[in-house]
Amino acid sequence: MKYELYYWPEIQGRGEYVRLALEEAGAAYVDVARGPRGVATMMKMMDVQKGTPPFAPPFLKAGKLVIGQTANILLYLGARHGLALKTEAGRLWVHQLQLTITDFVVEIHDTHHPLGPSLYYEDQKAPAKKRTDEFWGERVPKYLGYFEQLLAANGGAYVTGRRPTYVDLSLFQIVEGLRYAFPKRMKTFEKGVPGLVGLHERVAARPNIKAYLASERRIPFNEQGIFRRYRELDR
Ligand SMILES: N[C@@H](CCC(=O)N[C@@H](CS)C(=O)NCC(=O)O)C(=O)O
Repeated sequence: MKYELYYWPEIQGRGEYVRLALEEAGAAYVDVARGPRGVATMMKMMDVQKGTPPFAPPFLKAGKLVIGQTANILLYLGARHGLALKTEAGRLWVHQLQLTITDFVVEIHDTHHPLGPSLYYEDQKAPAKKRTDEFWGERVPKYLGYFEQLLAANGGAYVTGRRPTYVDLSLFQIVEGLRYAFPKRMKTFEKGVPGLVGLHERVAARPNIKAYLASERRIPFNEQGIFRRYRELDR
């Protein structure tokens, strides 16, 4: 079976957490919206008239299943491709961690869009500055400190032990994205989270991930995605 991933074609965004899992698994997939008339096809899939239409991208078509919500897609892929823990308690734990990352992703987005997605960044620059200061002062230490402590507590190479799960792939993306968007702040901050820095290196060196990152399938970061580099927010 070839999976069909549906996500906005110009950005990594939330689709990237799914792409990383598909790539690590070596799964066959097509990134539909990046192909001809792909966005129109994606919009049609969200038609609420029938089936289980998703509210927003990303979503994944797997045979007859259409699965929306990033964490839900990863719950599905993790079980099928050995990217999660096997017991019920383990599956829920990994899913719980991913939902925490989901919350963090919203907060990352809100650094440049604190007043919501309808206004341009340029129309909310002052609140964005205030929000970003709070984000780096309180929220990054709290979220990343949590994952750092989990890594230290189990002494493993990855958050849940010796083998990577989709949560580790997502944390790789978080570190990579924060380095892109906030190079100065991150340079200072990451001195305090050596475990996460190590995890990032280990994920980046995994053969399938390494090949993916060097390929054209990996869309470069840009200022339309979740992680945006605005110099004035990175002081
Ligand atoms: N909680 C959802 C959020 C999905 C989401 O916000 N998708 C964005 C792109 S990253 C979108 O296209 N949203 C359209 C909208 O909210 O109107 C997830 O994690 O997948």
